[in-house]
Amino acid sequence: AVVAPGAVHVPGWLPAARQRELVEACRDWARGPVPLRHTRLPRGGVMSVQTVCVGWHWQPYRYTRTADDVNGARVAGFPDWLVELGREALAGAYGDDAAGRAAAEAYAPDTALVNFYDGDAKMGMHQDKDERSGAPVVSLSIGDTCVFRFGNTEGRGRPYTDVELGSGDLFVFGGASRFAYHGVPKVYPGTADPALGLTGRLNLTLRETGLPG
Ligand code: MD3
Ligand code: FE
Repeated sequence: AVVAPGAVHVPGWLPAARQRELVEACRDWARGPVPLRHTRLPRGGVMSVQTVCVGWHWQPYRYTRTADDVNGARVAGFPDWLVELGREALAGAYGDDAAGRAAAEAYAPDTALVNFYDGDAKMGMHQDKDERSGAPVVSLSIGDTCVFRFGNTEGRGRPYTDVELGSGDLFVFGGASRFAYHGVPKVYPGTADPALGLTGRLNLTLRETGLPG
């Protein structure tokens, strides 16, 4: 479903077996070299969501190679299979025609933010502006269903559209949607398939930072 120009939601895109593989990969990343942590905000707050980064380490408002706000370690490298997953996702959302395939081929994500939502974690309305690239963001949801709020480029308020994101759902944000405000006002605990072996919700976003090598 096209939610707005460039914003495409593909429910159930990732098969269950690949969801389980991704959960395992996230568990590995969460163990280190930089552990899953609640990101500290510049004004002293702490995010309720827990995050681990791959490729580049994100802190508001910058990307670094080492996690100087956590343990100083260098972040895990961005694996080729994740670049490939990003390209498949883009083709899945934008279509397998010539234009969709060209966009997929050109896509070169170099960072992934893995967000973990337990019981009452939420994410306030924000824009993602720390990347020096207008390339699309690929979002994959695994585990509990959430309410995802997709807004406008002017501010945090209305108009916005609420969409439920369930396990395996793909969302791609490109074009005019890349700089829209968005957030996660609610997660429904206990809605994940028990066979996933995950309590809570995981969201992976693949991005191009636009930073050199
Ligand atoms: C629209 N994550 O990591 S995914 C984030 O579910 C973030 O954890 C949410 O917002 C989550 O920054 C929402 C959907 C998403 C991700 C990135 C976007 C939507 C986006 C970037 C630009 C526009
Ligand atoms: Fe975001």
